[in-house]
Amino acid sequence: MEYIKNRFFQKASKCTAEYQRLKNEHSDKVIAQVTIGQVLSGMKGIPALVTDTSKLDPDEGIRFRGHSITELREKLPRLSPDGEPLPEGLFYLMLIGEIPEKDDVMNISKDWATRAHVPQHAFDVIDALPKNSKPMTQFAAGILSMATESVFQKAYRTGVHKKFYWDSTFEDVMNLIARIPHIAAYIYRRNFHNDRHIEPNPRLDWAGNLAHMMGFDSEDIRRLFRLYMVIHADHEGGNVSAHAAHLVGSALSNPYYAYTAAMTGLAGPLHGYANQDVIHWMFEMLEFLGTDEPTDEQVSKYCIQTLEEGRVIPGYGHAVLRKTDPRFTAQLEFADKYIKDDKLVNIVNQLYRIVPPILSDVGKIKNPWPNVDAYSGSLLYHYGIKEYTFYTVLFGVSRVLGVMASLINDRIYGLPIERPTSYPLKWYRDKAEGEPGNC
Ligand code: AMX
Repeated sequence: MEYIKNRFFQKASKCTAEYQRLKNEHSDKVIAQVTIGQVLSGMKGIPALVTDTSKLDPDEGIRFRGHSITELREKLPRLSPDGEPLPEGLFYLMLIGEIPEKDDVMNISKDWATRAHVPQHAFDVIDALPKNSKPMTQFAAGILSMATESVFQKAYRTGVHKKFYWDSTFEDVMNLIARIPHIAAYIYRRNFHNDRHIEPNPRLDWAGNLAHMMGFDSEDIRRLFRLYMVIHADHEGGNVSAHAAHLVGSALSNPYYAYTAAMTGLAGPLHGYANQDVIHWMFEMLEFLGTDEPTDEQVSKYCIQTLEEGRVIPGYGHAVLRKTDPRFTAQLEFADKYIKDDKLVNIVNQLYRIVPPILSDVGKIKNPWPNVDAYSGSLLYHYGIKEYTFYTVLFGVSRVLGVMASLINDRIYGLPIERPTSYPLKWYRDKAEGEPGNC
């Protein structure tokens, strides 16, 4: 595996030099104006982060190192011709910037299998939490507890030169990625299968092994998990989970700390929790309507009712996207191909027809189209993973690939501690109106 690390080093070193050159020669260049509206709307659209792994276009959706999801599904290596690409290949692409050969992907898979041993105390920490703690609480606690293993932290303590921070970060990231599926599966089996745990199978790929440890060994579920892990892996740098990992990592906190921060952000209902909220909301609707095959009119009325109650329709809208999320479309295509006449999947498709015009009519909603979370739950549910309070954990397993690849980049570039400026509200008012404000 040293060759992948070396390959990364060769590629990234050129970018590190470019980063330094830009900083030295162009630090004074103005690249954007910031409006009060942007500040008061969650800093939307302000270019302030450096993230190479992926870029989000409002109309086209995500591109990983320039490749769309459709292209990835064609180009990334897979285990069988009709299967989905392996997430290991996407990690390679995000890290190194090139589509890998199948051998590279298989080598990463094997490498992660050798690093997959989770220290017992991580399971003990999870077991110390009450079973009614949210799966994401257990997941974050399990990840945080593994910080005892941090190679970066030990290297830092021994006074390693800052230009080598990336090296021990690389080791931490590979270990963390390798171990995270076991942590997730452990929580699943603990909460929903009476603690009957399943050991990893080192011959399986990363996503297949996660399914296996959760208790699912069919090729159908492995295929779904590979797709799931690819499409959720990264969404450029400004989303809450990616930004949280970058921010915390910028203080030179170890990767386990940084990823725990990402996961507590992902757990919020406006971010990754939406994938369970979608299913919860759909079941609430079906219960309210007293049917599992509602008419368009019934669904429409229920959506309007949700909005009138001051709630959001989960799975719809996005801070950046302005069209249907290609991650939604990839899942829709998957369902069209492999799933015939599933009631929940049918309702997801029905909502896709009904919700966008309703949200458009509200006026203020910038994107009435579905995001990734509108589909994912119904696919998992179809294949028997019905415990939807667990769904955000699966999102969290996938997201480690992108944001931790970025953390290695942060460290090789030597990005500094992040420290934007804040002002009291009054300062913005004075700026806008040119006179002293009252609050
Ligand atoms: N249902 C109802 N209202 C919505 C809405 C939806 N699906 N999407 C946006 N709005 C509302 C906002 O709450 C906001 O209302 P306000 O002015 O009263 O505060 C207004 O429309 C304008 O919001 P926006 O600029 O269009 O979106 P945003 O950037 O502020 O928020 C997001 C984006 C995703 C949080 C929002 O669309 C939302 O809450 N969607 C539902 C939850 C969801 O699906 N989240 C998952 C997103 C993807 C992910 O991270 N996994």
